[in-house]
Amino acid sequence: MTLRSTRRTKVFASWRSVPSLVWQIALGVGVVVAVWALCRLAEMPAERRPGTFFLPTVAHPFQPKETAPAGMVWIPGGEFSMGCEDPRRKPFGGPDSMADARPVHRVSIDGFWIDTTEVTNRQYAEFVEATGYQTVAERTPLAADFPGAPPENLVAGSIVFSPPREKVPLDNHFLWWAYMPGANWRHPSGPNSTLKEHDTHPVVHIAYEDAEAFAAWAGKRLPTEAEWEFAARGGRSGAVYPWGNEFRPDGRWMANTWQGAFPIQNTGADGFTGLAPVARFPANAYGLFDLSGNVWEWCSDWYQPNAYTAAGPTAGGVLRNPTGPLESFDPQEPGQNKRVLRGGSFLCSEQYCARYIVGTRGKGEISSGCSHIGFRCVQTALKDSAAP
Ligand SMILES: [Ca+2]
Ligand SMILES: [Ca+2]
Repeated sequence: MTLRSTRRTKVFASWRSVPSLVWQIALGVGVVVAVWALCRLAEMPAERRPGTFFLPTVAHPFQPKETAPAGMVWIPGGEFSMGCEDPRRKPFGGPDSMADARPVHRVSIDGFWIDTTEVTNRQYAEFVEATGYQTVAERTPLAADFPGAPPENLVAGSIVFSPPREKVPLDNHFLWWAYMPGANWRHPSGPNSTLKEHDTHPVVHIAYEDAEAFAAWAGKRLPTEAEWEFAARGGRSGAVYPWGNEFRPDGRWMANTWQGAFPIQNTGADGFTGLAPVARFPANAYGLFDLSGNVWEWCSDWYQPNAYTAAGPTAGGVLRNPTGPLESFDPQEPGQNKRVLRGGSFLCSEQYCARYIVGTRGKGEISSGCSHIGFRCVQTALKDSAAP
């Protein structure tokens, strides 16, 4: 027997001589300490919690030399932590783990201009008047694109929120959405609805190409998902919402979301049962309105649930100006091409879709507008003011 194994035998023998009561006390103390530590951890703000990877946002100090485009503000760019923790234990955190928004990872982006609000009906009307553009929802679907569809079903229209009368299970969204012939951005609730007195409402029933067309006409583009999130966070690393960590600080409503039993009862406690005119709720620290709620906003990245996992790690652990995967893939609907949507809408609530939480991700089939999908644009800065 070697010297080492002899010592191990002696140590083992001494352990066995310790009374079992001592072991039980030690185990009990260990459990108490572990539970206390977990409780303290849960109480900590996200940005101070060890192991969650939310590091401080480091904004570029550069300021653009050009004049601010109308209705836009400068987002300095810089390095930030992108993604979100599992929100299910938080107030208003909802039932979804938001697994597609992890891991939280470090991203660096250049500075850019961004619209302070969602694009409005008035702004979209100016574009259509200038160009004669016809949105996807206004075009008669082609038989070639829908093989086998009866001709009577090939009617221009869009998808409108149509709440049922009775309570329904929340695992089938077809129960509260309906394809409505004649619905489009000019007739957002159906053919008999108009835009009267809705000039400053966000435009809806906008397919991805409709948003891209507007952006190109305006000399702008759609934001990447990273740009959108950097802007939405307003420099608040790891915060749950664009304005901080409380859903209703001092009792104030900070976004147009859903109150009541979804989808049958909308109390409108925040002041709006449907869309709100833009900028009716407080801006975030960068001066941007309605990042959470009101309408979903198109981003230019293709959607994949594992995009964040697939993107890293990189040299130095920081992704620079990420633009997302090269193609779409959603295992829930593999045949559909989807881009990322951000921010949630006036239909979001903690009962069904808590994607007003700033780091969460949504997705939309690119040829479908909806009565809760809109967008805002960004604009790349002149070269000398964008980045080091
Ligand atoms: Ca509301
Ligand atoms: Ca929004």
